[in-house]
Amino acid sequence: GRGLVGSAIEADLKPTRNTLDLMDLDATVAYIQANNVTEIIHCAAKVGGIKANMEQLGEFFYANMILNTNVLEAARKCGVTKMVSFMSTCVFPDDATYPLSADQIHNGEPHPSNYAYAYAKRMLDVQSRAYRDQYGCNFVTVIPCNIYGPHDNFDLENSHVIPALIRKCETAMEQDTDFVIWGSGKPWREFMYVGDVAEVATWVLNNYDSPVPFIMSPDEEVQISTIAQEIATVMGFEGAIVYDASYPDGQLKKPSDNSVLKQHMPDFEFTSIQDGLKKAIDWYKANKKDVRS
Ligand code: GFB
Repeated sequence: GRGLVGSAIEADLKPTRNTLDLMDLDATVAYIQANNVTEIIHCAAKVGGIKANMEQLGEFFYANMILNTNVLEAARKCGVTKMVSFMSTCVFPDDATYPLSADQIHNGEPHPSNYAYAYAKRMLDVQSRAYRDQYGCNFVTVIPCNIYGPHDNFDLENSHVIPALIRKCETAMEQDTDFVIWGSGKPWREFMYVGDVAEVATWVLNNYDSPVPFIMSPDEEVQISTIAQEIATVMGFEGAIVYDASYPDGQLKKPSDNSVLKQHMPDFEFTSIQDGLKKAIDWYKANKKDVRS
């Protein structure tokens, strides 16, 4: 309930890692029973950016496998009527047909940089469908693109690109140094503002009952170099932006098919990347002392 996505979702109950250990099945069952939980948006996960994924393959696999398996099993045992679980566009095979569509999830190896996390997340689709088929559970999954916004993790090494670059840009301004971007700056990503993710996830909880994963992404991809320039502009950085090729680029691109979202929510308006970055930067500046890092 305190992560990037959980913070943006309105819910009656938001367990945190201090109030509920999802790695403990019995504790998870007891918590659901004690609080009469009937519906769950499951956004708990061990996540990180490209570097954390590459360096902690085993930890990312184990943590996500156990906590996902526990959450779905506890929900089944307790008769939870609806569950929405979060996968990620990194679950798709590296060698896929663009745009990425839900029918391609299991067609091949994920990108090597995050294969452990990707396979663990793919199992949410398998477990949700298996529980639907055997037990009749209305468990659905969503596949968001890269998410950013308030309450993100702003760690310099382990976070995702947007929070990392906001903090790096600030440091470059304070220390009068270059603003250093990992990789070539050429990869393309779809970025969705966390408030939009929360709105769509809540809609899915109330309206979408299909075993087919629901992809959440805006229409356009943005290049990492453009993100760096936007952040520099919003923060007023006037120095040099440089690229460090000793760091990995990861996947060159991963555009996803949002036609199902468009069909179900034709009037949905995505927050623009400019507005979203402003909100993320404002939040970071106002909460600098308390940010996760
Ligand atoms: O956000 P990020 O780690 O996510 O990186 P991925 C996106 C791109 O930004 C990569 C570049 O091409 C990075 O090389 N980049 C530039 C940086 N500077 C930085 C920096 O300072 N920090 C970071 N982190 N990146 C993750 C997956 O991949 O995306 C996860 O590993 C998950 O499994 C998540 O799916 C959404 O899109 O590359």
